[in-house]
Amino acid sequence: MNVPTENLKYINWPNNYGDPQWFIHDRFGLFIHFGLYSAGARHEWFMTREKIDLQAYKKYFDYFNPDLLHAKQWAQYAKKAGVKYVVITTKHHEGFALWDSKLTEYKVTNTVIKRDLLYEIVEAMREEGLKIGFYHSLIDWNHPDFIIDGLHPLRDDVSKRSLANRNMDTYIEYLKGQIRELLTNYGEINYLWFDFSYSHRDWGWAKGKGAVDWRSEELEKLVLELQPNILLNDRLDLNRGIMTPEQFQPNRLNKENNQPVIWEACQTMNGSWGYHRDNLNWKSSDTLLKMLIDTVSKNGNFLLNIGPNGRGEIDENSVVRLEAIGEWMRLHARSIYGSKQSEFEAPIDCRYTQRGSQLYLHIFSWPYKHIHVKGLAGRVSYCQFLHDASEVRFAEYDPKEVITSTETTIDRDSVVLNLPVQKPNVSIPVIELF
Ligand code: H79
Repeated sequence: MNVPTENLKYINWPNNYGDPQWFIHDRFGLFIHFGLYSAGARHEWFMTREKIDLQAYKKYFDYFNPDLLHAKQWAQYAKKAGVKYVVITTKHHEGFALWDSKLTEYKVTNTVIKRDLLYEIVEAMREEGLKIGFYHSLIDWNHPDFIIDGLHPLRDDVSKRSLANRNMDTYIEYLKGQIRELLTNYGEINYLWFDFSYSHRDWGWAKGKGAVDWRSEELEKLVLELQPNILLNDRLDLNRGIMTPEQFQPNRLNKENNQPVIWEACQTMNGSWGYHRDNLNWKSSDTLLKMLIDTVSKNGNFLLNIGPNGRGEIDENSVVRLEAIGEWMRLHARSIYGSKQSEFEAPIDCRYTQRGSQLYLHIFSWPYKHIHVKGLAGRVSYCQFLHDASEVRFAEYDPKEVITSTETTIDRDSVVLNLPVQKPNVSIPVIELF
């Protein structure tokens, strides 16, 4: 097709970060939240929501036994779903290490399962050719030196809030030590996903934490020393790195002056990141697919989350969705991988992605017989459905032509696609325009 295909410059990408081309190309990743909270099975924040102290939370450590966790199976599900990278929680806010850290006893190798599960997961994902991202929480509700703030489980215990009892520097040394372990002992790590800064919050007796508290500049330097090709997200509060809106689909994510940014929509299947047994908020596979497409149509990546259960299995609700998305991806890969935003404005209820000079029209709601595609007259040479390569015939209306009375409601610069009355048997049909 005759469309512009210039390369983009991203304003949130510093020169000393790794080359983001693989990330921008791959577009679709799998987030995995797995920790002690998976056994609590009521959202990964329940420790702080319910103000549970360490002693009471210890039962989740004592009884943690994911005996059905087969990393190879996780990797196969991921691969079949069509993701190209995986971001796995190494440590969430609860502070539990999913690897054999030498810096704490609060780790997976001290539980009943005894194995370094992170190692198994990383190996299995790599075997499937997937890139590796580590999620790591800056927040730590287990560490005795982490200064209590308004998001901490002990926030109401006034006697414990005293700053004198806690030394944040000691915590940061620990945090750095764990990052050093993770970025030294597990081979090449492609993406580090820190979580998170909240310096704008003020609880009167304590400010939220940001770049100064995390000593973010030092952390960033350490990460780049250990893994020069790594990508970083934006949650160190340094105003750079991959932007990571969570559970929110932005209208567009271009910064000032309409300049493009690298960004990633992080979404759950049901509103919870950790396994949530009694959850009734499951999004349909179609909705999740639309969110993926919508994201790519805005130059973003889509990071879709699963929360395996306390035995280490991916529950049926998640499996059904991964499989449905995978089947669509099998047929529509080339409208996602290597695709980006198009300059053209898509027809109503549709999204465009563009790959080189091919345009992909994703049809979210099936119209009757025709779609009017504005601005494309004279540019299109061939059209087909992507899933079965069947031709889609079209009519063009040249602005110079004399328009007859029956055609007066047609925009003169449009291409009009002739569609079957019945929607083809795929969840989101895509038309490829050459
Ligand atoms: O790991 C996942 C989440 O646990 C973590 N980031 C993703 C990837 C995260 N969740 N929320 N946040 C970060 C931002 C904090 C939101 C809060 Fe709240 C609103 C904290 C207190 C009010 C949500 C509602 C969590 C607790 C209550």
